[in-house]
Order: sequence, then C-alpha cells, then structure tokens
Amino acid sequence: MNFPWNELLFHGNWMITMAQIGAPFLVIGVIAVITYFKLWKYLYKEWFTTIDHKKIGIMYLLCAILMFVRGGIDALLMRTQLTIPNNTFLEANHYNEIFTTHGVIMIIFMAMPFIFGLWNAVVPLQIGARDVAFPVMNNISFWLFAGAMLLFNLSFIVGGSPAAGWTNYAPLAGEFSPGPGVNYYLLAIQISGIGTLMTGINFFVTILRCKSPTMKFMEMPMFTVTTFITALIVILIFPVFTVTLALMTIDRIFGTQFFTVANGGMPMLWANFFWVWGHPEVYIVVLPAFGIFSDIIPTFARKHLFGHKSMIWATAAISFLSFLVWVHHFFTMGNGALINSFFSISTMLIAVPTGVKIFNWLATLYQGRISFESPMLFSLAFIPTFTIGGVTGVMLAMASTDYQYHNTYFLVAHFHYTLVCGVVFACFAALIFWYPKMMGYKLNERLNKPFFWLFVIGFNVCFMPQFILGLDGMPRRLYTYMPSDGWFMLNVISTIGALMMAASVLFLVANIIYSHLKSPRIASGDSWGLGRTLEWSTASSVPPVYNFAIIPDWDDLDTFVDMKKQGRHYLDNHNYKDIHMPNNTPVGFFMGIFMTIGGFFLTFETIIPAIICLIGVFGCMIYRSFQEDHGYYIPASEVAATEAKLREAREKEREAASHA
Ligand code: HEM
Ligand SMILES: [Cu+2]
Repeated sequence: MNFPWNELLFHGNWMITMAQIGAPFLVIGVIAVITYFKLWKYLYKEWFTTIDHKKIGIMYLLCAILMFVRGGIDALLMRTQLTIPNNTFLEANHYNEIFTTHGVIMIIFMAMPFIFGLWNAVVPLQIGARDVAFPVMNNISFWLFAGAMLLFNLSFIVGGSPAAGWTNYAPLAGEFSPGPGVNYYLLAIQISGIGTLMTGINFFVTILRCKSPTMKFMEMPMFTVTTFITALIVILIFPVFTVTLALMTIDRIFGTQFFTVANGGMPMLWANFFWVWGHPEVYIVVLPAFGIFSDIIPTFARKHLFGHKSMIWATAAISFLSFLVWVHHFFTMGNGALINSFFSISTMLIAVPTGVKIFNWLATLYQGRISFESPMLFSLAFIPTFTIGGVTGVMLAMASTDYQYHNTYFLVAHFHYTLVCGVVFACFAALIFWYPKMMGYKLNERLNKPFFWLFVIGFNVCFMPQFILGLDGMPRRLYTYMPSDGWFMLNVISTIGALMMAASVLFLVANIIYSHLKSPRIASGDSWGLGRTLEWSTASSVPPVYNFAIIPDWDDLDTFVDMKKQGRHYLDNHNYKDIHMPNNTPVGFFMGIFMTIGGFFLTFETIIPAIICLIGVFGCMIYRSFQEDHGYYIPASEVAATEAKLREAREKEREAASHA
C-alpha cells in the first residue's frame, strides 16, 4: 500500500497550523476527561448503542449545535476578511475553502441533523408510538452521519479542505482540484447521505405504520405531516445524489470521464444532477421548519391552526413543485429561452402555496390569546423576514432579470433569508419549545430573550445590506475588493450584524449550561401547560422509555385539548399490558467506524485498506443478520409501578403549584 504520507501534513496559514497542533491535545483531553470520570461504559451502553429515538434525537442535536458553531466560525472569518477592502486576513484559496466548508457544514452537517434530531425527539411522540419503525436502522443512520461529520471536519487539519463551493461544480471540482479536498466532500456527503436515505425510509414507514390506530392521516399534527412529506422527498432524491457523488468519485479516483471537459465528459451533467437533488434538498430542511411553526403558533395563540387541511395540501404542492425547478440555479448557463421560461414559471408557482401558508399562520394569530414566550417570538419574527426571502426568490426566478442578480450578494442575501429565517429560526424555536421534552426542564426564559433579540436583529443587520451590495454588483465568493468599488460601509455593517449573531449564540450556550444547573425540574408532561399534541400528553416531562403505557386515542386535532378541558386523561386508564421493547445493539456504532475509516482511506485514494473497511461494514451486517434478538418485555407490573411513581410526582407538582 502506498499511502500518500506527504499529503497528510499540509502547510496552510497560521490558523490551520494552530488547529493541527491543538487537535491532538483536544482529542487527548476529551479522552482523559471521559476516562477520569469513568464514563466510557455509560456512554457506550446508554448512548452509543442506544436505539431509543429520544436519545438518538439528543445526539443529533448535540452534533448540530456543535456544527452550527463550526459553520458560524467559518462565517465570522469570511465576514472579518470582507470588512475592509484589500484585506489580507485570508488569502484567496483559504477564502474559497472556508465558503465551501461553511456551505457544506451548514446544510449537510447542521440543518439536516438538527431537523432529524427533532424528528427523532418529537415525531414518535406526536403519533403515539413507542419508537420508530426500525430502531436499529435509526442508530446506524446516526453513526453514518456522525462519522461523516468527523471525516469532513478532519479535512481542515489533515490534507486540506475542498475549495470548489458547496455546489462542487465540474470541471473545477474534477481535474482542476487535485489533492484530497474534493474527495473529502464526495465521501463525507456520500456516507452521511446513505444515513439520510435510511432516516427518510424510517420515518416514512414509522408514520405510516406506527401511529396511533385512531389517528387519521389528514389529522396528524403539522410537524408530523411535514416530516412525512419530507421523508418522501428524501427517498426520491437521495439516490440521485448517491449516484452523482459516486460518478464524480470514480472520475477522480479511477479516471473515468463523466464530468470532465475532455474525452466526451459533460460538466453540465453535474450542474443538473446536483440541483435535481439540491433544490428539493433545501425543502428537506425548510418544510419541517414550516411544520414546527405550524405547531408552535397555535400553541401560544391558544387556538387551533387555521386551515389545517390547506396547510397539508400546500406542503404537498410545494414538495411536488420542488422537483420541477432545478434549472433556476443556472439560468445563465446556456439553456435557451424556452427551457428558462418553463423553469421561471414553475419556480414562481411555488410562491402560491407558500403564500397560502403565510396567510394561514396570520389567520391563526388573528383573535388569538397570544403570549410571547421565546419559541413564539422566533415564529413571529419568521413570518415577515421569511417573506422577504420569498419575495426576493420570485425576483430571482425571473430568468431575464436573473442575469443581473446571478452570483451576486443579492443571491447570498436571498438564500440566507430563507435558510436562516426559515430553518435556523425554526430550529431555535423548536429547541426551546421541546427542550423540556428532551431534558426535563426548560431553558431559562430570561436568557432566551437577549438570545432572540440579538440573533434576529443581528441577522437583518448582517444580510439586509447584502441585497444592496448585490444590486451594486458585488459578486459572491469574492475574497476581497478595492476601495474604489464603494462597498466598504455596507460590508462593515454586515460584519457588525454577524458579530451580533455570534454574541447571541453565547447566550444560548450559557443558557444550556445555566439551565442544566439551575432550572426547576418539571414533572408534568405538559411542560408549557398549553400543549395541543400528543407529545405533551406523556406521563412525565421526559417520557419513560416506552413513551406511552397505554396508546392514546386521537379522534381529531383537539382530542388532547378537549380532554384537558374536561379534566380527563388517557393516563387515567390503568389497564396495563406487557410492553415489547427492542434491545440496544453495537452494529451501528461499528458500521460508522468502518465507514469513516474506509472513507478516509478512499479520500487519499488508497484502495486496499478502503476495501478492508468495506468488508468490515458487510461483516457488521452479516453479524446482525445471524444475531437472534427478539427484544425484551417490560412486565405490566413494572409499567404500573413506573406510572404510579410518575403520577405521584405530577400530583405533588400540581399541589405545590396550587399553593404558590
Ligand atoms: C448565521 C449566520 C451566517 C452567516 C454570517 C453566514 C455568512 C456567509 C458568508 C459570508 C458566505 C460567503 C458568501 C460568499 O463569499 O459568496 C456564506 C455562504 C453560504 N452560506 Fe452562510 N452564513 C450564515 C448562516 C448560514 C446557514 C444557517 C446556512 C444554511 C443552512 C448557510 C448556508 C450558506 C451557503 C450554502 C453558502 C454558499 C457557499 C458557497 O458559495 O459555496 N449559511 N454565508
Ligand atoms: Cu432552487
């Protein structure tokens, strides 16, 4: 085996050198802390091998928040570089690497795992299920994602990061990008993509097969509905990207010519394949975000969602149209007027169902008894800011005018208005909203408020000026500019906004630590006292392992609210039966390890060890196939004891509240 040792330690600038020196210490430090506190066994048994969707959800969210920080640091470095003209803080190639890793990390390793974490944490509970349909596969999905995340981040210190943009267009990403950088991109996204596909299948089947038998399809909570439709999008488009990534990988490693300029390759094929996946991909993160707002807004407006059915149809319409718009990403790349017109019109059509949603949210607020807890604040801030993203999207959808906007900061501002207001606001709102479901206590509202205001104001201060910069002709992916360009002031303002967002995240991190130490623990499952859906009907704030001792009924959207009003609860039914539960398993963890190490060797184009790792992956599958694992039963008596204890805790809490 001839491993390219010389490529491993590459010479970047001082930041990379520092990270190269620091990373081993960080790893040793983490290992030392875990060993010192004797946590290995606990972590392995309770977390790494877990098949409990609640725990897998938390692991996804932890990774997503970590990646938000990493992607955010990338963003801050870029904003620092662009603050003044002729800046030499980052040189050109390093800037290219940073916008590439920022884009990939934010979309693939932050937004998606954030959403999947929330699916895991919430969806089985919203449908009255005991777990997902395929709990072991769920664990495998997570470890493929986590391994891929590690692999991608390794590129920063070992071998060098990709620098061809998150879109990775050929031929730049092909023959013009030697070295391991683009291979990291291809293999990390490939590995996490396989996990994503499995997650899509898992949640599609879970919602079809595991929901409470009384729950009708058109009356599922909106987060579940959007999850269902999104899971279908995942199933339809991820195979496309799997193949596309594989074609580019064999182009680069084995010398095929699918996307090359010479020898009959077709670089435009990449652009088409990429966006056939890439446009629906952004809906994979934004549709569940719409679902989150559709659950939070009614809760804090104390009304049910206006136009529930139209919301479902609008979601379906958006997802259908999302497959028919991909060419709007390259109107300027020679498609001809007829094709551009088709995609121009199909893109604008998306504004119609999206508008339906906006009006539904507004109508839900109308005459509601609104209270302004921070999840609601994020939802309210979302409506107008996202509309700016939508309106500028329609502007970009006009092929003829897009010749002006294309690849300028106008586009950068537009997609951050959709991705940050749509997805990140929703993720934060959801994190705060469902935090007690995951952790058993709330995040401190007093610390949430500065977090909210700094983030939302900082966001607008950062990205509003970029619309103007774009109209003034500032191209995206530009590492510096001249004083005579006249872009100085607006860039300064933009950077100030980015700093405000960074400061806001410090409040979030501080809050997570503070609340862990100080927040009062909640006994009731209905942590906000306003819950409308089944996740709030559980016996305790963090549900017991089996979620529901008795599978709850769901006759219509107001079942839980009506029962609360009448002083009834399905928990009053004590007719317990034995509950069947699946066992933990190490296969996912080890498959993740094999895949990651294999991906690493393939990144450095060393085939034999990569094949050995692949055999390891198959070995795990074979091991699992022959393993006899029928799960285990929690006896009815044990369920009764647990439920009695939880009931007592709830009663104590209610009494304490009535005395207060
Ligand atoms: C929250 C604060 C954020 C800031 C300050 C920020 C800033 C930036 C900057 C400065 C660029 C480079 C623009 C250029 O040179 O062309 C960029 C690109 C990008 N950002 Fe962000 N961003 C943020 C959040 C996000 C989020 C949450 C996402 C996705 C969920 C995202 C996705 C992207 C993508 C896809 C690109 C394009 C990368 C490329 O050109 O290949 N960003 N962002
Ligand atoms: Cu698109």
